[in-house]
Amino acid sequence: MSGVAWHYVIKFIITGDAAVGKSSLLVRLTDQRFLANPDPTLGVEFGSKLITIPEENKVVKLQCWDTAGTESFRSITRSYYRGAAGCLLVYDVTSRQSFTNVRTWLADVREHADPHLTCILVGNKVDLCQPGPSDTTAAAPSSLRQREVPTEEAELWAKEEGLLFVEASAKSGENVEAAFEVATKDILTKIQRGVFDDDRSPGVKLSKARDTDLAIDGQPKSGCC
Ligand code: G3D
Ligand code: MG
Repeated sequence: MSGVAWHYVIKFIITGDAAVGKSSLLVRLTDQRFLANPDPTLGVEFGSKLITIPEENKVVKLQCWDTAGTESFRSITRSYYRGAAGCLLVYDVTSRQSFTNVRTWLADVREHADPHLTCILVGNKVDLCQPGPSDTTAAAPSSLRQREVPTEEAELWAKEEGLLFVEASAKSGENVEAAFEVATKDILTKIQRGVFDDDRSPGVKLSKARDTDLAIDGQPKSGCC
């Protein structure tokens, strides 16, 4: 789509164990659909999406790098951490192991990424623990799984580590865009405080257009191409 205007481009990485739903979250964000049988991610995949943050009156282009969660690709995925301003640290609420492992992923991110990076902990697959015949997005009773990570525990750990936190479902779409929005708002605050800037931070790019040329619906106010 040509002629689309934005105030900022912000680079995100999505990381966490294999099979927690990283690629599914990205596809849900960019295409508003759920992949039934996603291919395993080889190295790194890319997706992009324009979102509006009405409170800030800003249009932001998210550039998201979805990384492979397997050990064999770690050296490749680490190289993508460096320029990121935001990170989705994903685990599966039905897998205690994936929650235990987010500690290692966080340590990796902290070692290789910008120290000011905004990180949001995302507990994915909540649909698997949500029964309810009237709710078409919830799991069918036969596919219900036991939750292994209580919300309160993850929330507390996120707080201790200075992370934002949300539970989500790539399958139902619950809180997927919200996860990116919450993290984006935090990054915009950091931009305003001068923590990130156009010259020093490769994960944030400022539009060269004047503010008056941009409308928050993502389209230029005047002119077309
Ligand atoms: P990854 O990119 O982290 O490796 P994928 O994970 O996105 O490839 O997803 C791994 C598996 O989990 C896929 O199922 C996918 O459909 C499923 N999945 C991802 N997100 C959700 C979710 O929110 N809810 C449910 N119920 N399943 C999800 P398969 O069957 O292909 O292994
Ligand atoms: Mg993947």
